[in-house]
Amino acid sequence: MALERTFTMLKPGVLSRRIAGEVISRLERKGFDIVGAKLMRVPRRLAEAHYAEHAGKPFFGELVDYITSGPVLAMVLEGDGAIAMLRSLCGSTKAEDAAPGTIRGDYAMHTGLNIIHASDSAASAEREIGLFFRPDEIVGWKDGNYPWI
Ligand code: D4T
Repeated sequence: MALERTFTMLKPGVLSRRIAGEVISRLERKGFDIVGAKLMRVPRRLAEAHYAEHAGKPFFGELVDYITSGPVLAMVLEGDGAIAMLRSLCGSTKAEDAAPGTIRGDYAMHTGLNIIHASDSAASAEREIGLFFRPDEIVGWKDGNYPWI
């Protein structure tokens, strides 16, 4: 499978619930390499750009309100087939469909507050990484010559 980079974001509430470590731990345990990480408050314009495909839908306002309501942890993850792999680890978008054992299945009761974002395609991953990270903020740590990494 091809090496890919994908974008993920631990949404508002994850830090205040003190579960960021647990969620990151699941990502690491699965095998993703964290190559970008940024704690930030998402500006409204960035939120609207990120969710542009949902503009006009009934839940768009709430979506933007939620994602701008508190700090998020934006990350770039790398791995073989990372885009689809992360989607399956996160579980279904709808809270009631997210299977136990997935991140959403284990930590989220409401679709609108589903705790983690994951890019849904290669095009989305590239677009979203570009929205949140400058190229020099991504650190590919398998580039070196050290045998233990
Ligand atoms: P995100 O973008 O948050 O990773 O979610 P998904 O990629 O899994 O799902 P999405 O783009 O279809 O939805 C974005 C976001 O909107 C919320 N949502 C979605 C909602 O509140 N009501 C809805 O009916 C849908 C479809 C949840 C995730």
